[in-house]
Amino acid sequence: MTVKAGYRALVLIATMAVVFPAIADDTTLGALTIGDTWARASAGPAKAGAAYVTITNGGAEADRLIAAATPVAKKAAVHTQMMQGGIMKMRPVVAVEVNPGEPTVFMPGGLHVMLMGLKAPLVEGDTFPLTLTFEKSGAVEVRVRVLGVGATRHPMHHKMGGSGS
Ligand SMILES: [Cu+2]
Repeated sequence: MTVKAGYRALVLIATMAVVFPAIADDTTLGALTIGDTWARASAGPAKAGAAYVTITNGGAEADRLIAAATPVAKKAAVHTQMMQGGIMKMRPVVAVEVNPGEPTVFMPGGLHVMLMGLKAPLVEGDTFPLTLTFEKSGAVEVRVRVLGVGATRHPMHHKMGGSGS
């Protein structure tokens, strides 16, 4: 009896491994895969935050991210960030191209989903829903994991480029 139950549990785990082959946070929408979804915990009573995602397009056609929304903030909008005359500046992005073969990576210092008017501070360890709307693929809800205040990227993120300073 117990042996049989244990065997069943093993079969269940094996089945789950097939259904969720990569990162547990990955969400698929047609040809698109959205993963590495994270946000930084709020430092104090901050009213603004940012969420980061990595979008991979496994299809043949390009798509565009055109909107973002979340119940944890009054407004969510895609921003980009760049150095301009020695000053870090943010500006809204109307649409983000999601092209086949090259992951679109949101990260601190670059593309981010700006969360404006946070209803409550983002607490490390929590998750919250974020709805992303694509021009062709439609809308999908992903879960964003809140990491520590000093987090700079998702822990599952693949190593890219140099190791920094
Ligand atoms: Cu911003």
